[in-house]
Amino acid sequence: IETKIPAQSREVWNKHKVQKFSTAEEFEEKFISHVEWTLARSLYNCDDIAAYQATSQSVRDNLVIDWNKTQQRQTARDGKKVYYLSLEFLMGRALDNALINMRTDTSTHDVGSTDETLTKGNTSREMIRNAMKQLGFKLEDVLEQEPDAALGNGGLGRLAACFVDSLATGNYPAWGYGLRYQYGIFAQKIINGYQVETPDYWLNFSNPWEIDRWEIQVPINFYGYVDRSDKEKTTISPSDWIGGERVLAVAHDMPIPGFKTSTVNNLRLWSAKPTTEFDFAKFNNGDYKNSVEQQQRAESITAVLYPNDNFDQGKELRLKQQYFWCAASLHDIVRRFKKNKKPWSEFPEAIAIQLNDTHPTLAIVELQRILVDLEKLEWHYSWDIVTKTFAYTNHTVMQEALEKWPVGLLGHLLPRHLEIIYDINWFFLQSVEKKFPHDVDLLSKVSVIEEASQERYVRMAFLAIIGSHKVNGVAELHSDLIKTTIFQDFVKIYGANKFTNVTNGITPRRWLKQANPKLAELISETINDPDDDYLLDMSKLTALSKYAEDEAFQTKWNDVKQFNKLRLADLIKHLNDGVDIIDREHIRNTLFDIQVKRIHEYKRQQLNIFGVIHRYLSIKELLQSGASIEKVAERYPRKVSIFGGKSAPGYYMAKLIIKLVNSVAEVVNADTEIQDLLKVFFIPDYNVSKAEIITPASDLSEHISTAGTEASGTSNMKFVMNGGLIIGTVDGANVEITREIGEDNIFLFGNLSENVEELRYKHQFSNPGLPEGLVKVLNALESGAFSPQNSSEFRPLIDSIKHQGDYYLVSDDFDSYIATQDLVDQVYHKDKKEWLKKSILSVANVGFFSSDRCIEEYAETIWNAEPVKPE
Ligand code: GL7
Repeated sequence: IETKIPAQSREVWNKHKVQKFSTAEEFEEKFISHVEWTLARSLYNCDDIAAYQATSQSVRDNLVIDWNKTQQRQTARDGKKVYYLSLEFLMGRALDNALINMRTDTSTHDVGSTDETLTKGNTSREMIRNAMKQLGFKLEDVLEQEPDAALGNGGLGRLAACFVDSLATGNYPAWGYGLRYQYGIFAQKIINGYQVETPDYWLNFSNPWEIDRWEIQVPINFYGYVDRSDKEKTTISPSDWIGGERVLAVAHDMPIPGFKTSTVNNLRLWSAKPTTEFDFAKFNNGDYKNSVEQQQRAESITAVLYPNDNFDQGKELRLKQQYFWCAASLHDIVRRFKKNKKPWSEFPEAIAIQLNDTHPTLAIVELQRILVDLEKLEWHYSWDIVTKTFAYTNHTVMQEALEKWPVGLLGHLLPRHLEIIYDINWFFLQSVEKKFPHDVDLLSKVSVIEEASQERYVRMAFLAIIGSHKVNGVAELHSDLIKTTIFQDFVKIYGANKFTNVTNGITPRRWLKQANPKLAELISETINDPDDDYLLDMSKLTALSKYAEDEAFQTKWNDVKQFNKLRLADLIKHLNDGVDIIDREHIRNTLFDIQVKRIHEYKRQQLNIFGVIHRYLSIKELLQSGASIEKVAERYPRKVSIFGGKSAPGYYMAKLIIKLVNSVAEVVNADTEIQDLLKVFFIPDYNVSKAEIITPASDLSEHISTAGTEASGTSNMKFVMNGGLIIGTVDGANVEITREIGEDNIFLFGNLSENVEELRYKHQFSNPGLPEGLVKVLNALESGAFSPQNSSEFRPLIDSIKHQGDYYLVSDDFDSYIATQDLVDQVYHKDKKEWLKKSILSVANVGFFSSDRCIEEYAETIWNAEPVKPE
C-alpha cells in the first residue's frame, strides 16, 4: 500500500502505534481523557449524556483501529468488493451493539466485579459495565442516552442495517452507501388518539459514531443541458453535460463492527453542502444575499427522509436525493477502482453493487455515463460492464410502491441521463424485437418508457432489471410472485435464471443477544456454549429441541418470558403517564398479543382491532346474559392487545386505524365490568430501541397481511427468535417460517394468495353477506360505541369493506381469524406445556433466518464475493 511517509520516518510511526484498550483500567483512562479533552468537561459536570459520549468515543477509538486495519487488509488482498446501495439504514442505537460485537481478549482482566452475573462471559460489555460502575455510572442508564439513528421507514431500512452487521461478521469487504439525513423518520406523538408527527432532529448532540470526512467531497450537478453543437456526435458517443446547479457531497463514515472478528466495515453516508464556487454570471445583478440563499438550499437535499413505506410519492426533491447519492457513491467507487490501474474490463470482477429496491436505479445510468462520457469507452463495451456489476433486489409487488418518474421531470433534472435511458431502452427493445418479431404488444409492455397516459413515465423497476445480471425477491413466495406477475414478460425475455430468491434474515446479535439477554444466557448455558458461538452458527440452536418437553427447562424458559413481559409492562406504564393498565399479579396468565409494524391497510391492523372489538362485544354479551366473570374468563381468558407503528403522514386510512385503536383502548380499558380480561394499548413512536423491549415480550405476534402483499416481513423472524408464537397468513416469509419450525408451531389462517384475485373480482360484482361476527363489529362502530362525539368517525373503514370492494379481504378472512384466535386461547390457557414446547421448538429451528445465512447466499449466488479474514 502506498504512503507519502518516507521510509526513515516509519520507525517513529511504529514506535507510537496507537493501542486499543483491553482492560477496565485502560478503558477508565480513555473515558476520563475523553471527558476532559473531547468534551471539555470534568468530574464535576459529567452527567449521563457526557458519560454516553465519553464511552462511545472510547469504544469508537478501538473500532477505528480495527477499521483502519480492515481497510488496509481489504485493499492489500484485493478481493471483490461489495457495495450495498440503500436509501435507508435503520440502525437504531450503536453503543450496546458495538459492546457486544467487539468482545475480544478481555478474559484475564475482567475480574473487577464480585458480582457473579457481571463477570460471566468475560465480554467487553461486562467489563465496561464494571468500569462504568467504578466511574459512578450505570451502563443501562448511559445506553438510554443514545438517540436512535432512525434513517429508515420500516423493514426495508432495517434489513439494510442487519445486512451490514452480517457483512462485517462474515468478513466480507463490503461498504454500505446511503444518505445522512438531518431528520430521520418523524417521531410519533399520540394526541387525543391521533398521530401527530414531530421532527426527529437526531444530530442535536454531536454524533460520536460518525467520522466526518471533510476531505472527501464530490461535486454533483443537476439541471443544465447537453451540448449537441457537434453534429457528428450521437447520443451514444461521449457527450458533454453542462450542469446548471452544483452541490457538494461530503462523506460521513460509520464504523460497522463484526461479531467476534476484528473486521470493521464502513457505512458511508453523504450529506449535501453548498460549493464554494460562485456563479458570478448568474448573480451579476449584485444580489449577494439571494445568491447565498440559493447556495444554502443545497443542504435541503439531505435534510429529510421521505416518510413513506411501500408507497411512491414522486417528488422532485426525492429524485434529487437519489441522483445525489448515486452519483457520489459511484464516483467514490470508481475513484477507488482507478487507483489500482486495472483495465476497465476487470471492473465487474472487482466490484459488485447491490441495489436495495429501485431507489438507486440511477446508479446504473450514472455508471454508463461515467464510462461513455468521461472515460470515453464504447457504448456496448460499457453496457456490458454495467450489467455485470449491478444486481437488483425487489421488495414489493404493490403497484402504488413501484417507482416511476415523469419523463419531463427526469429530463429537466438530468438531461444527459434521460438520453442514456432512451438509448438503453432502444437497444433493449431491439433485442426483444429480434427474439419476438412483430410482438408490438410485448414491446410496449416491457418498454422502460410507459406511454399509456398523457404523461410519459420512466419505469425504474424495468430499468433496474435491464441493467442488472440478477434480480431477487426476498422470500420464496414473493420471488415466485414477481416472476408470474409484475416481471413475467422479463422472464419470457431473459429466461428464469436471471430471477432468483434470497429469503431475508435478521441479525441474532441485536435481535437475540442484545434485545433478550436473559434468553441468550439461558440458551448459552443450556447448549453449553459459553462463548456464544451459536450467534454465528444458529444451527447450534437445534440442541434446544431435546429440552422442549423438559419441565424444569420449560419453567426457566417461561421465567425469562415473564421477565421480558414485566419489562414491557414497565415501558407501557411509563408511556401511559405512570398509569398501569396491566395487572402484574396475573401477568403469567395474561396473553401478550402484539402487532408492531408500519400501519398499512395491507398489513391489516384493521382486522386485528376488529377482532379485539369482537372479543370485547362477546365478553359483554356473556356478562349481560348473566354469566359470572369466572365463567367468561374461561371462554375469553386474560389478554393484552398491543399495537404500535407509524403511519405515513399523508395516509388517511392508516391514521384512522391508529385513531380507532386508541378509541377502542379508551373504552375497553375504562370498562370495569370486564375487569382485566381485556386491555388494549397503542405504543407511541415505535422504533428500533422500543422494538428491542417489545419483541422479547410477546406470547403471540400478528403477521396477518392479505396473502400475496407482504413480500417477506422480518419482524415475524424476530418474534420467533425470541420465543413468541405467530398468528399469520400464508404470506411472505411466514411460509418458510412454517417450513422451518413446523406447522404445529404456528397459527396460520386465511385465504391463500392464489385465490386473492378471484375474491377481489367477486367483490366487485356481488356483495356476499358479511360474516355475522364482522357485522356486529361494524354495527358497533356505526352506532358510535367507540366515537360517542362523532358516530360517523370510522365510516371510511366501514365503507371500504361494505361498499368499496374490500380490497384487503378483511371480510373473507374474518371468521378464520377469529377461530384461530380462539385456538390460540385454548392452547395458551389450557395447555401451557404444549405452548412452551411450541415456543422452545420455534427457537430451536429459527436458525435459517439469521442474516448471516442470507448474506452468504448473496455472496455465493449473486456477488461471487469471498470473505477476507483477519490473520
Ligand atoms: C418491504 C416489504 O414490505 C417487507 O415485506 C420486506 O420484509 C422488506 C424487506 O425486504 O421490504 N418492501 C418495502 O418497500 N418496504 C418493506 O419493508 C418498505
